[in-house]
Amino acid sequence: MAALARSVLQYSARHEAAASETFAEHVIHGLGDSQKWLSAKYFYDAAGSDLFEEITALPEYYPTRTELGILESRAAEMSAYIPLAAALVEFGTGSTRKARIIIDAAPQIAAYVPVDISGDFLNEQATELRKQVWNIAILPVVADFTRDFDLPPQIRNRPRVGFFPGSTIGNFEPQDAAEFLRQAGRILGPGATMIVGVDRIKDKAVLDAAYDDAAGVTAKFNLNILRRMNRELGGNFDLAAFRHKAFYNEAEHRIEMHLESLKDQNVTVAGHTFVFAKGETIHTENSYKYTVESFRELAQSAGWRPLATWTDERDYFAVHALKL
Ligand code: AVI
Repeated sequence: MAALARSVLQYSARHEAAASETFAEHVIHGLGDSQKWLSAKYFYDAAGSDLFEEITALPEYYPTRTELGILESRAAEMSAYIPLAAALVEFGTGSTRKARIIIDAAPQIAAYVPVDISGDFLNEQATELRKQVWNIAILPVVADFTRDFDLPPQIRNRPRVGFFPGSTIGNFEPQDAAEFLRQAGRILGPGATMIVGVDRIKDKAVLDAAYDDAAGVTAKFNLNILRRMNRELGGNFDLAAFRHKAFYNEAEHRIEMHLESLKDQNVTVAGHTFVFAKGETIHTENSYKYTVESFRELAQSAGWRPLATWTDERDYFAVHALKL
């Protein structure tokens, strides 16, 4: 299932892409900068979403299976932080698989509110879930989860628990991550709880391999953005003239993904011609990594109090519970 195909992530890569910018405007803006860049949200067309699904199953890409392991083994403890008759609000629901683990472990949950920008996909997921879980209200909200949105009136009087798994928060610049948490707090309201999955700082070799796998799936995922520009914006990128480059930047605590030009070349896209020198890159994604402490500090700066943290035995990933 191409979970994210229909779940367009609205996070920023290096800079916030202006909300109103079209893809064409964004490309002209990003490729016109001295360090060429593109927002990672444009990875997720149908092909990119399928490739991301493939990434999550790669032996080197530990985050998805590690987080699932933490949720499965510690959901009963997490349940202790979920109030009676609560509404679980999931920000950016690519798949309901992780929420389902929490719902199954916390029978006190009375409502589930998956929030996603893609209405068709969300409704498909909600219909499927209703067949399996019939004792809670499933109330999908079609909205860009990074912007302000209204919660359904049916949960007005319920305690709220936000859920943001997948370490998607790592794809925000840290100041945008803090702003997202602040806004989630405003949406959920006073007294809310939040459960967030966050990838941890670890050995550089493990991180490098996770974003540059031996089978070349992440390379295909990165290069797919060139194919998308060719198809949607009349571009003439030669995919063989660029290579995937991913590395852990230890000073910035982030994986950087780039597309490196293998030769001097001119490329036309969206009616504009861009000059690439050999070795020049387009910066396509950042994926920030946190220590337990550095994420708690970020959450605190956004008004949240750390309640508990669950990790795996290798200390690769952390699931944090926060309280407003
Ligand atoms: C969606 N996000 C959490 C992934 C990550 O690990 O930052 C995106 C990704 N990029 C390359 N591999 C996976």
